[in-house]
Amino acid sequence: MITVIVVAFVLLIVIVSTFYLVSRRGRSSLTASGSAVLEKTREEGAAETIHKSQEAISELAPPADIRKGLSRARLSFSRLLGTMLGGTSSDQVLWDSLEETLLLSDLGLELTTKVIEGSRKELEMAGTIDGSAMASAIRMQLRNLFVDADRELEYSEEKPTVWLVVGVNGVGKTTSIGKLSAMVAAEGKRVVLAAADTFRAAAADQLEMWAQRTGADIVRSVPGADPSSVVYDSIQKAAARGYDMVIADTAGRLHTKSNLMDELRKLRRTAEREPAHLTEVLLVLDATTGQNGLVQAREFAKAAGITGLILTKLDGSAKGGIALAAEWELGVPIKLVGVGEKANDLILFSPDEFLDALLETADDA
Ligand SMILES: Nc1nc2c(ncn2[C@@H]2O[C@H](COP(=O)(O)OP(=O)(O)OP(=O)(O)O)[C@@H](O)[C@H]2O)c(=O)[nH]1
Ligand SMILES: [Mg+2]
Repeated sequence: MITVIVVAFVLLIVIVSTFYLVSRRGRSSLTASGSAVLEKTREEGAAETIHKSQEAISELAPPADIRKGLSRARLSFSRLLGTMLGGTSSDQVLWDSLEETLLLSDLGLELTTKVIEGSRKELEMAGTIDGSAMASAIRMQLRNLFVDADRELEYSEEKPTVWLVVGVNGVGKTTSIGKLSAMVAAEGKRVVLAAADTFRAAAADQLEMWAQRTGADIVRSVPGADPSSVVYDSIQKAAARGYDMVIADTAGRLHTKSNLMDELRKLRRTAEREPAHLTEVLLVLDATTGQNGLVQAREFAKAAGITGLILTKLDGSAKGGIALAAEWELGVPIKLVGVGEKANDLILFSPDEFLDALLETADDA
């Protein structure tokens, strides 16, 4: 009899401690083998993590300034404007150095010609050619290259909002999603990150790290799994738990290029189906790849039907003109700019702030 009681007691301790350990894991990730009990305990853990991480997020430094991202790109413009306003060079020298500066900033030949011709015409009409008139004519021409569109990130009225993040491999998709997750969590929104980049195992681990840092939940699967099914599971999970939104990471490559575009179209269809409300398809572009990146971007834009751009690594690039070239080329607004690797290094984009920072002379700084 005593033996039976001892065995029952030991069994009870084992069951209680196993249950406790499982519930401590906190993070949820969907696999085919998940049991109902495990899901329940993970849900509680996830809620706890979301709460804790939001406290950490509220302690984040304020978002970086666009000037941080443009420190390299500003140098050449600042030198040019300094010469212009100094009024010591001839007009032809100034137009030549403007052409060189715009080309080096990766604006591209077509737009560089457009800006110079437009500025010249404007100055002829005004009948002035002093340095400050020239500087403001150039600014106006550059401003006109930005598309006239709403740059706010869009949420649906009904939950869950879905944002798809697409782009070539290595451009900064996962990092941008981490930063976005921090941004929306700071607004009190509850997020599930969908690890739909199933091309390589490390992709989901990288996203999981961001989920932990920003208090988001995550849905992941095994390498090689169908990306659309991960997005589908994420939407179901968000709907079941009342999360505000799903942000989906996607692969920048598959084994063949045409499959990737088909996959993007399929992902989009999944993200549009009830109960999901797809409001953003954000194409990530790496500012350091300049004009070359735009060629591939065009294909992505066509397949996924993009609503906005995220221009990353502006901090590592001296080529600010790529922002204007990208908008002009793709016809959609830049909504966000990445200026570093930290969670708060993502800035909501404003063309005027961008041009203010880019065209600031050394005296203004
Ligand atoms: N300096 C700087 N580095 C960045 C920025 N955004 C991303 N990175 C870095 O760029 C590298 C690639 O970023 P990922 O987020 O992994 O890019 P990805 O598009 O998800 O790449 P794949 O998953 O391979 O397709 C990482 O080392 C990031 O830290 C940025 O705005 N500035
Ligand atoms: Mg990635």
